[in-house]
Amino acid sequence: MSNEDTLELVSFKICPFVQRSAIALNEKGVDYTTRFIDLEQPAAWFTEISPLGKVPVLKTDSGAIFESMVIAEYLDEVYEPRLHPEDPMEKARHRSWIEYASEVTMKQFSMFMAPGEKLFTTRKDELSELLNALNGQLSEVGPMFSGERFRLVDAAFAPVFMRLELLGKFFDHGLYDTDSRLGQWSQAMMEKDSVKNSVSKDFERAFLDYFGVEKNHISKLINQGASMS
Ligand SMILES: N[C@@H](CCC(=O)N[C@@H](CS)C(=O)NCC(=O)O)C(=O)O
Repeated sequence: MSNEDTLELVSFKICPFVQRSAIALNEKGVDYTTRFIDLEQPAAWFTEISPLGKVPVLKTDSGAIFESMVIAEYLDEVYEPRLHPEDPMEKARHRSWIEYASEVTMKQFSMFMAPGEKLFTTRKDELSELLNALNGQLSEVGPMFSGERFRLVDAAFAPVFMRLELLGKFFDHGLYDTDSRLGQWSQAMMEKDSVKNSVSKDFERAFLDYFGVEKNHISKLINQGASMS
């Protein structure tokens, strides 16, 4: 284990889980390269290091690891500044909400992929409930999850909010108000360079190309919004 490691993040451009690892790397100012792969036709080298065929994978000089939060926690042990709280109970609470963030991420994905308006609305309502439950967990002063400092728990949620902010440019999803605590949290995360630089320059285009296809209801909302602007 060394701080001189050569790090390569194996990625898929629009993957929110990869983005968590990229945010952790950026927060720590660690040098790394990103290697994009085709998840539909994974190369043999990738299948060898990712037994479930998923990204992210972090390749280091000492080996490869998978699972976004395992990667983030490994980085947190090796590189400063520490992004998890020191207090064991508070750290465990953050980890609990990171698990929750994974559910939120998957719910958001199922909303993006919903084929018709009815299913889209059901998924959106479910996502709304999940997001609203966060209100009781967020520190009152903020702006981040647990106060002033950006933590790994923020890195786990930031990709969800980046996608909602992007969609908000096209239509009013109504999932939170800008001046609500959730809105303030989202804004604070989006202003961070570590978050901005966690996706490639063509992220928006890649996202719209992937999800904004005819079979997904969301394409209609995006297209309506685009034609009005
Ligand atoms: N629990 C995993 C989830 C990673 C994940 O689902 N990655 C997706 C892309 S966003 C993937 O690689 N999917 C390919 C597949 O399931 O075959 C993590 O946190 O790293």
